[in-house]
Amino acid sequence: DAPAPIPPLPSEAQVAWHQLETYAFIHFGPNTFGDREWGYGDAPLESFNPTRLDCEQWARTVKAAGMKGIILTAKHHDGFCLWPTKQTDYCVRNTPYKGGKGDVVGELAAACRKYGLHLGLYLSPWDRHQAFYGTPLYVEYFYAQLQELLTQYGELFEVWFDGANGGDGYYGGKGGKRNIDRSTYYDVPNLRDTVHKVCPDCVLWGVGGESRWIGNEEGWAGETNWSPEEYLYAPEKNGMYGNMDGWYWQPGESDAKMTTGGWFWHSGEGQLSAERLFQMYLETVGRNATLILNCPPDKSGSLPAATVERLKEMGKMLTERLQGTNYAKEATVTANETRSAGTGRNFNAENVCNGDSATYWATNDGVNKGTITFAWDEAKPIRYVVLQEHIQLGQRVKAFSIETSNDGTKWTKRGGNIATTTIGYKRIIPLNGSTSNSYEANPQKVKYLRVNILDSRACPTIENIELR
Ligand code: FUL
Repeated sequence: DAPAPIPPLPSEAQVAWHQLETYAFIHFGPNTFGDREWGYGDAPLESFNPTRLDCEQWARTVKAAGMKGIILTAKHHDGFCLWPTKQTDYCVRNTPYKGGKGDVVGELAAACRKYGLHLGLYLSPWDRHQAFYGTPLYVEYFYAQLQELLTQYGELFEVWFDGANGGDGYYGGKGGKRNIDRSTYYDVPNLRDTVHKVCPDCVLWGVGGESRWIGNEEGWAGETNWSPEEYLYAPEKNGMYGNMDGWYWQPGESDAKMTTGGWFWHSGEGQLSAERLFQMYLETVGRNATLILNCPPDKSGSLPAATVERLKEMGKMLTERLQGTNYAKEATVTANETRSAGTGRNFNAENVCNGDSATYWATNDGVNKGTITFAWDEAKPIRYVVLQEHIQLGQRVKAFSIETSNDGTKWTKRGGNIATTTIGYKRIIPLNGSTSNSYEANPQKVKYLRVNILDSRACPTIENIELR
């Protein structure tokens, strides 16, 4: 008697990936020392010389920020490898770092294990160092490097294959431009299989992957944001929004910077305010995307003190604002529509606040709308409504609204002009309608709050509602 799933559906690995919600991006390498964003591929090996590289400090900070993992640039476009790869000499083994005995990927993997964080790796397909870039030999080289990363560092939750490609570079001293056919050169279907053969739980990010670029680097997703997507190989077309009729479960990941400079560290750069980072969280995680927030270590190899402070502040804000009292748990919860069920299970409204992600509220087949109402004896100071669909059955909701009342008869629509369309894995609506100024010291108190599902691709299946 459970609702039938409506495709596309997420894989188990994708469900686990959604649940991470936010993780850090770490860009580090010769660019850090050479004040570059896109190294040409000729930076001298001696230039990579961090004297206080401390992956545990990265991990501790990321953890304090409330993030669940770290993705490191194991190799950026300059071709330099942060691990002692067997495939090239252009790597950490031939630098002054730890007298050539260092392995930044290995050190980060150990730190992530210690702090309970998930590890992901960025391996740039474009390589401006290798002379044979652009030939079939390079593709073999790229796959061999990938194999090392997939097998030597434990479970990876995500591999990141950047889309930047071709153009000029050092190319073993030959220089000039190399152009490749992006749609065929890396044999993406084979790449996907290669990753899953070794790491079945790993999500492949990028063109042809299982997570799509959100289409901007500013830290926001569309208010309407479907995980279904139609262009598997051109996610930039619908980046911010996805497509309800798409065949692929290819949810958005939003890559953004917490500093004012580039992806790599540059002297004199600043950090965004914690309030701005919180806004980004609301506009990404709160709009059915994940947030990968870049925080670059400096030349010493550690995160600058100001970065550490800012990330801690962000973590504190997330905890205080979104993990404090959940007023939904104190409410009387009712629904005007509830799915009939046989004995031993139910689809009741209370399921949305019982803390069990296996249970959800649903309506009967053919009933694509319904209202859940929360009522309290005393009015409550609520600022945020957090909604989650049971995505294992597909993303369904097309339109909803939130209303509050103080007498149960006169209702006011809340959330300002925010488009209350999709929900997906997670949607967060600030009741005051502002993502940049969402936290009011003295919010309007409410005695009744209702969530109206107004339209859905099939009967709605709502797993969780939090009122904060
Ligand atoms: C881009 C790259 O070209 C940048 O250098 C950076 O790594 C960013 C996250 O992705 O496409």
